[in-house]
Amino acid sequence: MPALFPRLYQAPDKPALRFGDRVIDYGRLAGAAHALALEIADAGRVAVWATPSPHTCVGVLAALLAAVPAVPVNPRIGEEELAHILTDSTPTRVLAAPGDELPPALDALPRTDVALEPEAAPRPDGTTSAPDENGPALIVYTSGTTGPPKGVVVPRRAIASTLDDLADVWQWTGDDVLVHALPLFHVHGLVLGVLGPLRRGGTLRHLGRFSPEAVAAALEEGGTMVFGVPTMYHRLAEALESGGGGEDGGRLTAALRGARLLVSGSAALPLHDHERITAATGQRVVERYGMTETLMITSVRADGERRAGTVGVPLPSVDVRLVDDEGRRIEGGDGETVGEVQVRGPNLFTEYLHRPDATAQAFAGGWFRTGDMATQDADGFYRIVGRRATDLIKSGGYRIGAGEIENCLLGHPGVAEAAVVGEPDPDLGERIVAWVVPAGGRPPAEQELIDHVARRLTPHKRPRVVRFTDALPRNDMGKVVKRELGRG
Ligand code: MCA
Ligand code: AMP
Repeated sequence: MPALFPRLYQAPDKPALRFGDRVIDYGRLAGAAHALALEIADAGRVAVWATPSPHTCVGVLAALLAAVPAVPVNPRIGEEELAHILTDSTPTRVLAAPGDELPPALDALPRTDVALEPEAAPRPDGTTSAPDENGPALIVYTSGTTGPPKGVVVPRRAIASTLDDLADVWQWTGDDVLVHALPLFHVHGLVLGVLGPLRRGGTLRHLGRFSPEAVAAALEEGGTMVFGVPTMYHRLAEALESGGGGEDGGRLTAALRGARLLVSGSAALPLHDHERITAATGQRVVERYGMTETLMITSVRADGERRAGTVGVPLPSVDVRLVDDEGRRIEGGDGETVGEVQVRGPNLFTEYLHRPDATAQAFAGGWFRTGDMATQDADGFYRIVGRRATDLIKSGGYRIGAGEIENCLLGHPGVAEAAVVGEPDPDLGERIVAWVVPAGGRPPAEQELIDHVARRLTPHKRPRVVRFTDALPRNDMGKVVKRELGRG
């Protein structure tokens, strides 16, 4: 019996996945994933073309059943970022839905189409050896402050541990129907949003694309929980307000009021949006805090005080400490002293792929250094107040390194110098702003630079604003002083 999915064979007729009108029950899911697992058993690593579709779920599940590490790939990925991920992770096969068109670099790999209706697949007889729970399950690419994204190696035990901790703090069971519209190539949408329901024996209802209307409809039809990034809750708050007492606003209000649990994560949910949702629906959104490298770290408990503006308390299996600039543990929980969040536990990643230097730097005596700055109050609640590095931007819940965008912009012939910063944005949390010194002559058009980044990296990394300047502010060492940008 696969340890990660003990409920896979328990209730064959129960819906496991729903995308639009397409419902896949557990019997079909287990059959499809098991048949695919047998097909890919000899692969070294597999890339999964991670569209928001049941094929992505079956592909990743099959890889986990076969104990073959899966590399989820953003289907909007640009050519440079894709080339980097493929060179770094060297998948030997790509899994994609039949008919999906792949970019040339992926098309060059042997391909297996993910079938949702396979020939009857034999149920595993339990004689195959159990996979190493410390072995790699997923390799998830995520940005650092400089350079191209790093491959975070997530072991099987981290997935099991984080999902069981969340089941405890959210009373998450097989009766839950989870509703979300998150992308399936990051931890939030894939680990929590797909593997979560499958480990519990519950149901995922994926919306394909986020809209308040789609959330309302899915909740009306039996959804019990919603997962989203703050941008999505901001848009729900806006819709609740603009709908007023009207038919659609009333529908969304009633649907959200009826949900068992609304969960926000991946970035800070502004207090104002918390309050607007509570005022309209009576619901208090539960916030949790995590990272690709650590999976989930803290959460507000569903059965505890739903304190807005905090990310709650450490999950049962996770050790959390705050550390000052000298590396000393901050004791006491006075709610004021700010320190770096450091984490220890079974939820941690094992390494950055091919980056022993970066892996070593990320740890201090066995504790993972998150780079997030927080306070802890007397009741143990953590509050995230910022990040150590200003060069990591969170936009729409995506983590984006300023350095990779600057490097990409410098590859454009019209750009002599570039500095990228995150500016506060009511919808995205932070919006990417690029300051550019043109390379003489006429400056390139703003849209041309935006498209340059979108095409090479990925659309969510594109600057939302480009500002041209004659010179970047620099200190005596010649380093750009980003906090002086925009001050005239
Ligand atoms: C726009 N588009 C373009 C361009 N401009 N395409 C090519 N070139 C361009 N120049 C396309 C986009 O691809 C997209 O296509 C559409 O236009 C709109 O894009 P965009 O404006 O970026 O969308 P948005 O409205 O800003 O999206 C908001 C969002 C999104 C839906 C909230 O940011 C999102 O899904 N965020 C989730 C991030 C997430 O899951 N993070 C978790 C990381 P089309 O319209 O066809 O779609 S894991 C994590 O953080 C940890 C573990 C944790 O704690 O969870
Ligand atoms: P990622 O690597 O995309 O997994 O992003 C992880 C980062 O997202 C963390 O280091 C935090 O900075 C941020 N983050 C995640 N959840 C929250 C939250 N609830 N509040 C504030 N920041 C968060």
